[in-house]
Amino acid sequence: MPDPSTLYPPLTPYASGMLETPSVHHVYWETSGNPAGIPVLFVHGGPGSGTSPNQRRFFDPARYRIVLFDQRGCGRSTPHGELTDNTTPHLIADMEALRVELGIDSWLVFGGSWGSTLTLAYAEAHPERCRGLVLRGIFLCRKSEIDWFLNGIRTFFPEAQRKFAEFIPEAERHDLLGAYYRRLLDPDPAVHQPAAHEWATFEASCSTLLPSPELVAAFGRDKTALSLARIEAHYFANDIFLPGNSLLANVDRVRAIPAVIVQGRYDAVCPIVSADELARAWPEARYAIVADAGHSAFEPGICRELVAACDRFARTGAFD
Ligand code: STX
Repeated sequence: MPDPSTLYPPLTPYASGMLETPSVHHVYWETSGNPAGIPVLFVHGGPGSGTSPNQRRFFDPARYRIVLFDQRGCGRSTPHGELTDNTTPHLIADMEALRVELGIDSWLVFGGSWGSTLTLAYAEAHPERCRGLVLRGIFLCRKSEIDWFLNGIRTFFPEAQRKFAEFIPEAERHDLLGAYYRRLLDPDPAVHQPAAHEWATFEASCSTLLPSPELVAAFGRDKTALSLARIEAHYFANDIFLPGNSLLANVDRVRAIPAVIVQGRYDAVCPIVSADELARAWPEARYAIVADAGHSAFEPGICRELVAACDRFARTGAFD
């Protein structure tokens, strides 16, 4: 999946731990690279996909203190798939608690897809803690974007969307989100696991410009599929627990922060129109359109832009 010519070499964390929350959740975090480097927080997508080791490799390990964390209920965070106290404000609070626990005053925050959503929400709540923002595959998580993801995407991926829809009996098919959410909440693995597999492989199938059987296989595995599908359905069914359009409406709060928006022209999961709207509302942000890429962070052109942006920020503290 990753393009080895643009990413930094694989690296192992020098520290890791579990952030204790006031709730049932324990949140996994890890740090790699240079302990005295510029702190950067990697915010993963989904919600519910968890982090993976290749996500450490966007950042020069000599210049960055690289922080990855698994959002509530996914990856190495526990309990797996748990939806209690799992909302956008809870995740923002975890990011702040983690920042304090690691002794970080402010950091570069880097998020793609749902990670761009959460990064924007975090930055609008705590702008003074962000020294820069890297936003990729912009997802503002509005109703229109969620409807596109579940239905409209058949414009480009009709086979995958048909398979996703036909998993649900015809009588329930008018409300795919509700139908999947009910199954994903069912305590019986014989009910929730096939639904999770269908949801996660559908999403992965639509996430790259060229087919990636590796990505589909990785997200189809039981544990990842369940957290991704269940947590996404939970956030989407609840309008991500934020007032509608608040991310664009509050963009003035973050316009003074150095930022770059990286967007694949042929992103079918998070179509470029959202990045275009964000860039127009935020003229100070650098806007890099990758002409030959889809959604995934590991598309070659996207990788190149992301690594170049973080290299530039390490040298100059800005993206231009
Ligand atoms: N989910 C958007 C998102 O964050 C609607 C996302 N899209 N694809 C992915 O994440 C994976 C590549 C992680 C499956």
